[in-house]
Amino acid sequence: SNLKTLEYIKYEVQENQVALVTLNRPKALNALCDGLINELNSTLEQLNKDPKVGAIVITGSEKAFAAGADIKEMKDKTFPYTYSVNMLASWDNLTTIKKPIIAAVNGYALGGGCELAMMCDIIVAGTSAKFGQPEILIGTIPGCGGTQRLTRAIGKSKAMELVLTGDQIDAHTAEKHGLVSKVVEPTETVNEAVKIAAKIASLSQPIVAMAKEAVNQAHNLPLKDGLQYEKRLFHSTFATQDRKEGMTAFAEKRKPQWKNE
Ligand code: CO8
Repeated sequence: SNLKTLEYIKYEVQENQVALVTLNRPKALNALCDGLINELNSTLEQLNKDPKVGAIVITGSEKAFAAGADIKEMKDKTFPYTYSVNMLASWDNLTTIKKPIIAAVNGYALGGGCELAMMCDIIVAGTSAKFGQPEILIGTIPGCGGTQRLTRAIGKSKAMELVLTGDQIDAHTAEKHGLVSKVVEPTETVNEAVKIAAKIASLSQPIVAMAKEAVNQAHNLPLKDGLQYEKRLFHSTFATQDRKEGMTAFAEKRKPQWKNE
C-alpha cells in the first residue's frame, strides 16, 4: 500500500481519491505538539497539490482524536516568547487548504483537538466522541478558535458553558447543537467519513473548491457581502469546462465526465 508513516502522523491516498490522515501519537492521546502540527501542515499542503486527491479525512485513534495542545511542551513558556513568535500562528494553516477536509472523531476532541476538528469542513463523530474546551481548567483560554468557531457552531450560551466550565459534551449533544453532521458507531466513524469524502472526490475539484470557499464566507462576511461573494463564485463556475459538462450531461441524460478544468 502507499501508507506513509511520519513521526507523529501517517497517511495514505486511496483509490477513491480520498487521502486518509491519521494522527498517530498514541502515548500522549495525540496531544498536538509543534512537531505534529508541522507534519500535518506539510502533509496537507502536499495533498492539496496532488491531483489524485479530491478530499481529505483526518482521524485519530479509538481513544482520542486529539486531547489538546501539548500541555507539557507549553507549560514553561513565557508571555514575551508566545507573543514574539506569535505562538499558534501556524496552527490554523489547515483552513487555507482548498480541498474539503472531514474530521472523523472518536474519543477525546479537547482544547486544540476540538479546535482542529472545527477547522475541518465536516465533523463525523463516533458515539464515543467527547468534545470540550478544558483550557480554563489549566489556567488559560482557547487559542485557536475555541471561543469563535465554537460560538458560531453551537451558539453563545452553550459555547459559554463549555468554555467557562471546561465540561465536555458527548457526540449526541454535539449533534443536537449542530457541531457535528453525523453520529455513527465508533467502528464506522472513519468509514462514514471516507464515504462522504469519496462522494465529494468523485465530483469536479474546482467546483467543489468554490463551493467550500463560498460556504466558508458565511462565517467571515456580513450576509450582504457573503451573498455577493457567492454570486461571483457562481458566475465563475461558468468559466469552467466542468460546469458546461455537468449541465450538458443532465440535458443529455448521461453521467458527467469531470475534467477538473
Ligand atoms: N498534553 C500533553 N500530554 C497529554 C495531553 C495534553 N493535552 N493529554 C493527555 N496527555 C498525556 C498524559 O499526560 C498521559 O501521559 P503519561 O502517560 O506520560 O502520563 C497520556 O497522555 C495519557 O493521558 P491520561 O493518563 O491523562 O489519560 P486518561 O484517560 O486518564 O485521561 C484525558 C484522558 C481526560 C483526555 C486527560 O488526558 C486530559 O485531561 N488531558 C488534557 C486535556 C486538556 O486540558 N486539553 C487542553 C489543552 S490546552 C489547549 O489545547 C490550548 C489550545 C491551543 C490551540 C491548539 C490549536 C490547534
